[in-house]
Amino acid sequence: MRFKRSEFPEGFLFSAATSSYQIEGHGFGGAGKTHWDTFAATPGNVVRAEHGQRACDHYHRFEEDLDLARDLGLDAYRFSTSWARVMPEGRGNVNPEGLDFYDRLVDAMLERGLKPQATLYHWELPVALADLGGWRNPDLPNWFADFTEVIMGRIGDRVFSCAPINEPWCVGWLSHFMGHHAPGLRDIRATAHAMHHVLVAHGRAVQVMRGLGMKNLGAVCNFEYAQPVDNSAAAAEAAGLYDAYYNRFFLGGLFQGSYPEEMMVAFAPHMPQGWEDDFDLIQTPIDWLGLNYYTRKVIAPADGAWPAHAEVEGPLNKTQMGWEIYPEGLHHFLAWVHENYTKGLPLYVTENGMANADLLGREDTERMAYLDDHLDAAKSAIAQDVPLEGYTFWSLLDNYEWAFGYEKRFGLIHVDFDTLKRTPKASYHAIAKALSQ
Ligand code: IFM
Repeated sequence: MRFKRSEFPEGFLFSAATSSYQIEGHGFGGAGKTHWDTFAATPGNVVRAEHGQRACDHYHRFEEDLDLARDLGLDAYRFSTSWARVMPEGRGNVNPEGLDFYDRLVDAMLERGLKPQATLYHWELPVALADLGGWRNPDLPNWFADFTEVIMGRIGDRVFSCAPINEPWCVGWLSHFMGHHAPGLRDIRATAHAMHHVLVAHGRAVQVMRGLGMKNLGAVCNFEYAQPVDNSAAAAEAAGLYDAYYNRFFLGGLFQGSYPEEMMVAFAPHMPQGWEDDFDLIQTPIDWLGLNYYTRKVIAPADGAWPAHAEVEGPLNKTQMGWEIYPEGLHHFLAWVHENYTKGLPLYVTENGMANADLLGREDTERMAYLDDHLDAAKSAIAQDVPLEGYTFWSLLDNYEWAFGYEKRFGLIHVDFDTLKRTPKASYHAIAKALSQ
């Protein structure tokens, strides 16, 4: 790798992230069924109908995985807690085994000198709540607040930081407008409700955690650079709309108490009743913002219903996901978010990385170049006084890449999904060296 830890400010946190459904194995420890189990069991949704019942079996192997995280030289580890593991029906009954698991997990991080960076929800909604309309239901934020109280009542005294919801865009738009993630809806009204409720749930959870005396609370959003396909006004407008629902909707709610006007053109008739009154709650102060960044999209105008645009293939090199590699986008978002929204609040890159084909035993040069280029972008933002305080590799382990099943490998550590053997990749060894310098 080109980067060295010593090039970053004193105290800068290097971390790696995973998420519960993607690695733990929801067939273990009394976890309830999630809407990802039913989504995956429906033909056409997930490659080979793969699911997270076993995943990486992190539930039984977390000590080994955290040893590897420690040996990589990380300062922190970003993990998520599964609502369905802690409260198998989403409400009411608490699964003591689930709470014990997260208790042991957090202690195991602390024993290894890793700061626990928690996320409350990384998409494994209990099916009992999906049956009640999931994120479309206005009571969902209250149920989420109850879950927050239960899990953080147990581990909140030891986590370093917590963000309620990973990537609100995926929970809202990707899952309810595009239908690519559970629950697989394609409905504008469902989307407007889900996108608003996810922010209300964020606010409720932050308030609950403040009530528990927790500090260092944030939000984690994902960003994609919207590149107009050409210089036309129509292409600029199409890319602007993509930017609005992807990048500006959630930031607008969290930091400005409003949603982008061009979104409201289509969303206004579909918003939940009384939505304008929720912004005080949504804007409950937070201590930092996390940015997840991977790629850009090239956007062209298209015929059809709003938003009347299409993604077209771009010219840049691509990852195993088919995503263009565009590190300039990371620099753009760090500077733009700081200047326009967070204005001095600490920022973290909470996910960044690339999927690369199964290279066991071979060089992993594309991943190293991707990471070096994005770390350069982070460094140049810091040099321009963006208050960036940490960077997180996605992901520690190869894992369940949602609708793509187990084929797309984002890990610094290879997982053989037959034997579950872990093997550090060349990029893991190169990063360990860079972090020691
Ligand atoms: O694997 C996902 C993760 O769950 C959320 N952020 C993006 C990653 C790569 O697609």
